Parts: sequence; structure tokens; C-alpha cells
Amino acid sequence: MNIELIRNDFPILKTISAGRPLVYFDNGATTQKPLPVLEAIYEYNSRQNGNPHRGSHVLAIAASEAYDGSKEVVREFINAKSTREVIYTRNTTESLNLVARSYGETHLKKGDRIVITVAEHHANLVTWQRVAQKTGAVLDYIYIDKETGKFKEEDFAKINDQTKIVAFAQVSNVLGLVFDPKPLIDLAHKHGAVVVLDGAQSVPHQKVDVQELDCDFFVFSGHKMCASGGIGVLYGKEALLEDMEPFNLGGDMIDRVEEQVTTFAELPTKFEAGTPNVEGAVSLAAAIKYLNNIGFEEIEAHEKKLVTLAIEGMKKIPNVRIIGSDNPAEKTGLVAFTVDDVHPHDVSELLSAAGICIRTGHHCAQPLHIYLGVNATCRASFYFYNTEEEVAYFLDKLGKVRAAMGYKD
Ligand code: 7TS
Repeated sequence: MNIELIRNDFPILKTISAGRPLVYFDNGATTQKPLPVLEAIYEYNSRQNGNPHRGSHVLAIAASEAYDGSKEVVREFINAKSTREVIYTRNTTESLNLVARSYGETHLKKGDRIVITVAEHHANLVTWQRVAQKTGAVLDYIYIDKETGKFKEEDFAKINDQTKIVAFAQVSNVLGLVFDPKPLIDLAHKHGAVVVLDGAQSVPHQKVDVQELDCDFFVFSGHKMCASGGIGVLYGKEALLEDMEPFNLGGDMIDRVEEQVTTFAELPTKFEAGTPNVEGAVSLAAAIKYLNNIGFEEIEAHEKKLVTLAIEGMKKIPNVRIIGSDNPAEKTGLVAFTVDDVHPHDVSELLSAAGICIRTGHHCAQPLHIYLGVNATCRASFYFYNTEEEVAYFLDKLGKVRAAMGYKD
């Protein structure tokens, strides 16, 4: 992996901020796009733009081919059995809303149970709250050990024969824990529950095989893996998707419409109403090819190196507290932290003045922050294009934050 060559592919990383190339450590929020992705978007719009699956002229056909061709790339990427199981959405959030509405609200009833974790992103939490409110199901939580950041395994016993849904993130966007989801998936299946796995923070960084995991639904966003915004994926097992109501109604998702009744299109079109985001789909296929070219083993190894340097450095800075595990071996390439007596927004502003982008706030995981007893945290999240030199620069500036706020120690 030649990091300099890779960085040359990302025009935005050449942005000068505070007199040096911008340090972008907010990859958990969204990632940057390499030239092959930008070129694929340009090419599509320059030569192929049409409305797919509508019309027989050359551009409608070209757009259909671009759109359907990208699906095959996504299918292969996550190893779905067929493209019938791959549905395009706007993002992870919309994918989760689709499952909650079209599966949860129609298949659950009073007394059923939904089990999620306290570390979920709001997209995988508020959605299930609504399902519980509408159906009378009970929403149950798996908690984490506050010191280690690991799930409390005794809470896994909350999964029982009443449990109909088990939904959790493969990687939490705050804790960044490396966690094997397979035992939890198997346990849920033993009790007949359906598993919804949120891959928003995993699939950009590690190889995922939905058949091997045997999850029932898997969701992720293109913009967190070098593709453009507004394209997301819902994978679902075919039998489950067949047994679900459409989410949005309108063009393309129909088979035959009469004045009073409508029959719906086959999968996956049944769930893709309206003109789709074709350039987003094209960008996602290009991003997948780009990531595969680099190789997920290389990506993981590089990010592990960066997070190890970051955590070791942060541990040496007095008054910096790492949220969850501070063992790099247990972390993916993201680390949330606080600086004693300094509000995270002040930390972020001081770092931003030095040309470093991190995220602060509750990271759309308010129940986790309430549980941990903190209002807000800072988060540095890395990707394969970040460098050891950038981490060293970040640590240097982080070490000066308290002094800049007037503290003597
Ligand atoms: N699930 C997880 C685990 C996430 O990290 C996010 C976004 C989502 C779902 C929702 O993704 P979206 O593409 O639909 O918005 N997480 C973050 C973050 O950590 N900072 O900004 C967005």
C-alpha cells in the first residue's frame, strides 16, 4: 500500500488549512472521494445519463445498464446470493426505516420483544422505538461495561423466544469495538428472531460476507466508503423481502396499476420507487472497485497502525480520557475521547484552527452518552488515506489543548 500514491487520488486532501494539508479525521461521519470515483460520476453524467428502466432510447438503456451493473458489483462485494436481495436506498438510515416499517410494524405484535444495544446510532434506535410504540412490542437493551466498552454478555440472556428482532451495529460509531457478531446472530436465530446488522461503520473497513454472517438484513451507506452521498444499501434475505410490504409507492415499483388495485414489481424493484440515484449507484460500484484494489487486509492493517499510535499517544497526555476500550487490539480505526474540563466543541475548534477535522457531540448516540454520564465526546476516525505523520501532528496539538484553555497542568 503506497500511501503517497493513494493520497494523490484524493484532491480534497490537498486542501491547505492552517498552512498545511488538511488533516481529515472525520471519516466516521463521511469519507472523501478518489479520482476514479469522481471520474465515474463525470463519465456517467457525460455519456450515460437517462432514467433507468423507463424507455427504450440509447440513454435510457445506458442508464439501466449502469444502474443494474452496479448492483452486481455490490452483490459480489457483500456476497449476497442474488441482486434480488440488494436494494438501493438513500443511506443506512433509510435502509433501517425500510426494515422497521415494512417488516417491524407489520410482523410484530403486543408482547413481542425487540433487543438492541445501548450503543446504537439513532438510526437503529429511534426506528425500533417507533415500532415498539406502534405494535406494543417491548424494546430491550444490551448494555456495555463502562470500563471496557464491551457488551455485557449476561444481557444476551434478554434474547428469548419472545424476541422477534435483534438489531445492532457491527462496529459502534463511538466505541469502535472490534466485535464478532456471529455468536449474537446465532443466539438470535436459535430463538427465531430476525437479525438486523448495521454495517455503516464496518463495511468501509473490513470484508463482510452476509451469507457467512447469516444476518437477515444488512445496511450501509456509500458515503462512508468513498462513494457519493445519497446512495445506501439494504441487503435482505429473499424470503423475508418477499414477505414484506413495499416502503414507498409510485413509479417503477409496480407490475400493473388499475384504478383501484395495484400489483407490485419483482424484487428488488418493489422497494425502489421513483427515479433512483443512478450516479450514486455508479459511484458506489467505482468505490467498491477502488477499495478492493487496495485490499481490505491492507486497509485494516494500516488503520490498526494509526489507531495504535493514536491511543498510545493519547494515554501519555494527562487529562485525556478514552471512551470504551483503550486497547488498540480491540479497536477499529476510531477513538472517542474527552479532555478534562474542556468542552468537546472547544477541543474541536482548537484542533480545527490547526487544520485538523474531528467530530464532536453525541454522534447520534445520545442514549450511550447518557448511560456513560457524558454530554458529549470528541472522536477521531481514520481511513486508509490517513498517515502516521498526521496522527503525530494531531497528538501534538491535542497535548496543547488544556494549555490553550488556560490550564497550568
Ligand atoms: N449507523 C451507524 C453505526 C452510523 O455510524 C451512522 C452514521 C448511521 C447508522 C447513519 O448513517 P447515514 O449515512 O444514514 O447518516 N454515523 C455518523 C457518525 O458517526 N457521524 O456522522 C454520521
